[in-house]
Amino acid sequence: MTTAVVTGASSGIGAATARLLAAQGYRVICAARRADRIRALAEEIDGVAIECDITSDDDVAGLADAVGGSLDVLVNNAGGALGLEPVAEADLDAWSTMVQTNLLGTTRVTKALLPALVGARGVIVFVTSTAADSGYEGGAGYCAAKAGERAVVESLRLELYDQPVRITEICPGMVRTDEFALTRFEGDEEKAAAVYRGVPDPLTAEDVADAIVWMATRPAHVNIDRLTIRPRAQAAQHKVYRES
Ligand code: 8X3
Repeated sequence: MTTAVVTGASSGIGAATARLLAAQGYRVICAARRADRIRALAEEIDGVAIECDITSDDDVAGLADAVGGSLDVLVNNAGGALGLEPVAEADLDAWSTMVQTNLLGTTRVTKALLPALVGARGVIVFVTSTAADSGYEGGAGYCAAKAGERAVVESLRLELYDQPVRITEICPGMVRTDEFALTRFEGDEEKAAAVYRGVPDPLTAEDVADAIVWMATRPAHVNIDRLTIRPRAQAAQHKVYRES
């Protein structure tokens, strides 16, 4: 049976990807910090729940133990944004958390699971962001963390050019999920809602999951290096159509 690991599987893009992979016949190992959520998801999709904080060496070692010697798909989805303050007012603790999760946590998971992925001729899908493309006002900490994650993707693909493993990256733009913007604004529902106000159809978690699963299920010789996905209303990072 083919096996997939999805990090950050407790909500949003991660949960939607876990569901879709399961529907395609994968045994899905759902990894996240919130045990109650991933247990419920694993029960729903007949998968496995592994409580895992990707910033913890011990937790990630436990995830690698649960995976064993063979892994077909790793979806590096855990991460996120904190704050939208200008550099002049940077909250460096928040920046540190973003680097610890998006960059270092994702690298920790990748390192730990790489032997199993190579063994199975597997594929890694890194969920970065259009924030990795360039800076935007208030986004420096998040953009830096995601650009750093992209650097890992690029180096890894070169380092493993002669190995049977595919290294891919998906860069979502505006996606309305239950938690991304709420987390960014520390639970402030007004600020979170303003991100999507008037935008006819932001992407959903399912839209992105659909693309991730497509990338992961290409034939073994096909590598989707990088895929940018935005809603039609977002022609570029700052060029967003909003109905008034
Ligand atoms: C989400 C895209 O524009 O909020 O990763 O940085 S953005």
